[in-house]
Amino acid sequence: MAVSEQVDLGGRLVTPALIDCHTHLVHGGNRASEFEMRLQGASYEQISRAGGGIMSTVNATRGRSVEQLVAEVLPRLDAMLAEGVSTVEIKSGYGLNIETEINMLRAARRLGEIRQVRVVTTWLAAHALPPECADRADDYISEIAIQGLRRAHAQGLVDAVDGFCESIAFDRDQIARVFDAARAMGLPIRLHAEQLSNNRGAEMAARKGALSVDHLEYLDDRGIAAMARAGTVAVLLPGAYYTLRETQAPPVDALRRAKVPIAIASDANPGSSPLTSPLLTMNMACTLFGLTPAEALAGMTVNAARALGLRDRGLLQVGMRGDLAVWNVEHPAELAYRMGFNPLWKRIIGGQA
Ligand code: DI6
Ligand code: FE
Repeated sequence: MAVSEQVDLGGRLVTPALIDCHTHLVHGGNRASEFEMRLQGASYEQISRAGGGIMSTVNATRGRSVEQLVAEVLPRLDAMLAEGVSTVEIKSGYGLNIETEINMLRAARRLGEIRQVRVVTTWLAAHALPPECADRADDYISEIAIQGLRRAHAQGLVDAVDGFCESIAFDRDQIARVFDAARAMGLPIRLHAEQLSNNRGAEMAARKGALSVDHLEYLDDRGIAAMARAGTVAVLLPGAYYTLRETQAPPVDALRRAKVPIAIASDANPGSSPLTSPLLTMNMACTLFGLTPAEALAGMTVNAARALGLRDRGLLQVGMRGDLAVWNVEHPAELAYRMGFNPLWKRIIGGQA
């Protein structure tokens, strides 16, 4: 292979650029007041059942134009890029009506045009049931989650399809209907599952060939076995575990034994994980979940690429995209070790230094 250009990086450490494979970066407003309520003792589920939580962000997102959403997200996205991110996944899920869900994905696509970053979009209309559809969850799934998916996909806005399988969201059968529709359109699927309780969502998603299942604090052996069989990636989200002060950590040892690939991600969202630092995500994955720094780095590079179904990045290898991060550190463990310090020297995107 011809070497087209040589660049002197001064002996610095080079890794694949970081990949944040699970974010809810596009949204209006913030939920600092719920942060204060939780510090007073209210739980995430209580706030959600009282009409706050995801619905409060839905109210702040509906009515925003694509341009307004983009302007609000940019500082959060820039914080990630400044720490070496080259690829970021962004979900819808704060519209819960077709128009706003589509606007969220338009905003996500736009971000990929105005910054040097590959944005992977995910349709997450099955995130919460809006009050106008109360007691009509099955209709919501048909009329909004599936019909909207058809429209968004026809406009080229959807790279993958996600859902929230939880007692405060949708049950397995409802999510399965969305997944069947997605698969019929040729779209890959992913799932938020076993975050607050075990609903056996991971097993269902893996059986349907999910690229990843995410959160997984309450994952059991059957779920792990199904994921191992399907080659489904486990995406761990330590920012949500930290923010909600959860006490049950995901079954990292059992995932390792079963050889399920482990990715980690910020889950950047205004409620359960207001985290836009990939490096702090790596630190938390080590300190809270017991990952090694090498596993944390693999979790934000090669395994994150796999969770997104991208085979052209995440590894330093001939033939891969030249998306690199150059760091002012000597050893990769230093990336996960410090908190609130950014040693990035330079991002190189597509081989362009
Ligand atoms: N799990 C999460 O971590 C986010 N969504 C989900 O299903 C949190 C969403 C929020 O609280 O706004
Ligand atoms: Fe999430």
